[in-house]
Amino acid sequence: MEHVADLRAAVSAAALKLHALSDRSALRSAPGKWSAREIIGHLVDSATNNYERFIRAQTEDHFTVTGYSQEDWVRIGRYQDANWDDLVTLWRTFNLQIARVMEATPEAALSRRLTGSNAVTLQELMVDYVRHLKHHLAQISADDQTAKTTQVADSPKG
Ligand code: NI
Repeated sequence: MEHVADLRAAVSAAALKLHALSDRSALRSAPGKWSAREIIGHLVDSATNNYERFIRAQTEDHFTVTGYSQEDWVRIGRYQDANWDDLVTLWRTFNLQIARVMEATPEAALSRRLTGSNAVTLQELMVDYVRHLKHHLAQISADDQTAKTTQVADSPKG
């Protein structure tokens, strides 16, 4: 259950930093790259799809994990136009709900093997969900550092 504590810690540590990004959340580190808004949007999509997996894997005997077209979800979700504070709150509170489901998942369900492209146990799917979330949070931090460095380099002298 280490991944549940890990999820809660990652989400609460990130929430304040994310809100502080404010308008910088719409910036792209390079053309064609996701902005922080789109990355958090992608994490909302990941939460949406995985929440369903975490529940259905407990209610169906042979649950098959299917993928989703991530770029399309981000585009159709229109996260770039979203209110940033609302989006961060959606992401944070959705993940608190996911943590509540994770911590109550019985051992027998956790060791259940799933089929499909992700032929892992439910436990491994949950661990991977948290790893993926942390990977993208690190990406947002790295992009913001790049943006700040670039701004300093571009600012006129004197
Ligand atoms: Ni991703």
